[in-house]
Amino acid sequence: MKVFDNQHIKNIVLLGSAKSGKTTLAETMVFEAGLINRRGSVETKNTVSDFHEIEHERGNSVYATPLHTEWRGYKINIIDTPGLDDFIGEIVSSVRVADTCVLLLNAQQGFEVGTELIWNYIDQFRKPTILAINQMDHPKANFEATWDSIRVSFGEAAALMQYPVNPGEGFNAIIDLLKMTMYRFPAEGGKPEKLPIPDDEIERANQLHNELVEKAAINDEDLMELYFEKGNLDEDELRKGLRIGMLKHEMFPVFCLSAKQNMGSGRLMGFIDNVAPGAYDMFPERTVDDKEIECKPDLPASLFVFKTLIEPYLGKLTYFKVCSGEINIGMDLVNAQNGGTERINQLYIMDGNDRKPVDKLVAGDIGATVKLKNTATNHTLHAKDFEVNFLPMDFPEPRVRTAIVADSKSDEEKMSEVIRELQEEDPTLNIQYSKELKQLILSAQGELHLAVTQWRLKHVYNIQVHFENPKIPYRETIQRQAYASYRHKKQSGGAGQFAEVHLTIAPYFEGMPDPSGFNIRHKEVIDLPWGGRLVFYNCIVGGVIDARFLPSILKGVMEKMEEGPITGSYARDICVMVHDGKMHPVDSNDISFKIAGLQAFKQAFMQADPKLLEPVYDLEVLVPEELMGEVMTDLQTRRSIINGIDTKNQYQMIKARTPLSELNNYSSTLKSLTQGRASFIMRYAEYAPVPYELQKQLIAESETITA
Ligand SMILES: Nc1nc2c(ncn2[C@@H]2O[C@H](COP(=O)(O)OP(=O)(O)OP(=O)(O)O)[C@@H](O)[C@H]2O)c(=O)[nH]1
Ligand SMILES: [Mg+2]
Repeated sequence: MKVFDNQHIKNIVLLGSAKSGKTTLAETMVFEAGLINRRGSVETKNTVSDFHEIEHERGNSVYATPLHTEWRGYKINIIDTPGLDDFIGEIVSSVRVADTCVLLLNAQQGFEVGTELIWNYIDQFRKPTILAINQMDHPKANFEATWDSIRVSFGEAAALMQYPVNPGEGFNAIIDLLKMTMYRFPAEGGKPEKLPIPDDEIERANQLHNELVEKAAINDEDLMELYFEKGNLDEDELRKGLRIGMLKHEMFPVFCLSAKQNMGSGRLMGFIDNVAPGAYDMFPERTVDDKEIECKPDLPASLFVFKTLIEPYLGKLTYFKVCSGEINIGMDLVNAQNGGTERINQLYIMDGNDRKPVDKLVAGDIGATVKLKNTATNHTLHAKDFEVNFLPMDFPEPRVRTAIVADSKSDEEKMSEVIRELQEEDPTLNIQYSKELKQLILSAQGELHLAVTQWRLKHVYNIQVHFENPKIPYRETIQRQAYASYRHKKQSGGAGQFAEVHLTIAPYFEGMPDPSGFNIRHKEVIDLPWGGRLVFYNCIVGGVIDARFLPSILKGVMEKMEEGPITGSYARDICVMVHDGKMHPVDSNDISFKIAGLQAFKQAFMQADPKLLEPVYDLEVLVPEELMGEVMTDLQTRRSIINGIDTKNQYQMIKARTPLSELNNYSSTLKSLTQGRASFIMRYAEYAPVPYELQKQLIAESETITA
């Protein structure tokens, strides 16, 4: 395997909405370079990139797959990412290590909601980006509409590099505005003929070329001067201007191609070689303590782990980018997160399923190793005396939840262990046993993400699981003040028990003053582990209850708060004032006061207009205007409150607040309502009152369960 120096390595990530053609383009780029002699296709399930069985079964990419190609003296590392937002974690981690992103647009659809979502991540990381309009050969390809949709989102920052002469069926020619040449492709694609621009295109080509020159010149003062002097820029000057613009994240070159017909990928690779920024000219990597580490081979070694994957028969594969120095076989590196040492016993360049062993990898390159013990995604490994810890990635919150149950009871323990492993490799999954709900709750990015997890458990780990409806973590609270007293008395034989407690409870809200009319001697504010507060006041006058019994009363109250009086859910946001009671000189003890406290609290609670609360979430749904109606109607059937509608480029963003109990299957419903053309995120907002009728029903249900 040829070793490339860091000036000749480019890391690109193929991104774009589902089915825009990323996997097909990756295959074409590898084939064009002669690294494979037969071009696979997604349909025949034999691409380098989509090699996992689940990808064959589903017909789409599920994992981000690193592979590489070589083009005119450069090594181009490619990460082919999935387009579905169920796999957003794969997208985020790939963008993190990209030097240049290639954002594919489908010429039939233009800039889609999926494109917008992915663009937001690229923009967050401020990565140089090429836009590639793919599927130029498709009978429904519409270059003009796609270009218009790009301009809505990017404005003048989009720089048209090429346009198709004959988009749609029979597509075979592109006019290149940098080289001012027409490329005409043979029927089987591949190497094009270079021809002069035909007379009937020359006027349009000149005008677009001038626009490109102006856009390139704007990025640099020297170029601007040159442009004013000469009225034009030569090819190299144009490249320089484009490169500066890309690095500033202010200019986005736009290419045209047909990945399937192998038309235009060579020109794109040439541009990546000659213009697109590589690791060595990207801004330095930042560390958690705000240091900057430049991508230099002569510094001590460091690497950033962007992904791990457990493969059958192989174990844990760790994918990383070398941030500085050289990584050699046999090297010992320190894990910045846990201080442990990891030995690098193998180094690979990955081409899908194919691992090519290498002895070393230099700064800026991407590779993989196996059998690291305690190293996970987001970890940094570094040479012993070179203490660096690179900024970790933030992953989006899960958007769907389900209860997961092993079909066979004997698999339960193994399943929890395995899911924890899966969670480590995919930080967008979350698994928690809920003591409150008595369910193992699995949260993920979408129903497909859940289905893939279920598939992996079955096919890789031999554990059959099924999903059940997850319960809702309701809360209980009160709406008005109420008083109750309780006397606990047991005097049959042996030591007796006696306690009497009088208390008043009232709703708690943040910033409220202490309740008036009570003689407050002591106040305890308890932040409840399940959210909300309990404020406990000792208002005893004249020593009618000894101060030493107050903690027992509190214990009793807390016990009932943990299993609320109306449905057994946690209670929250309550003030308790203990203001009277009685003791017996012999029979009073802790247990008696705990019982009396619990019972008095329960009785007061039932008279204080108890209320059930449910978790509600803030939703942001990104949707094309023409589908707004359907999406809004569906949201309204889910008891949503619509808080606003914003315009985001060519899309509408609906902001709504929706109860969690109404969000079951939202991800798949939205997909089918909009044919996958909408997306959403959700964030926990607050606990809100459950409507009266529903509360009645829930209380009745819980009474049947406990009866
Ligand atoms: N006509 C035409 N079809 C294409 C082109 N590129 C890809 N396709 C087809 O579009 C479909 C999706 O292609 P993929 O390469 O799997 O797309 P992808 O972006 O990798 O899809 P995901 O990974 O699922 O997001 C397949 O049926 C391809 O054959 C193209 O240039 N022209
Ligand atoms: Mg794909």
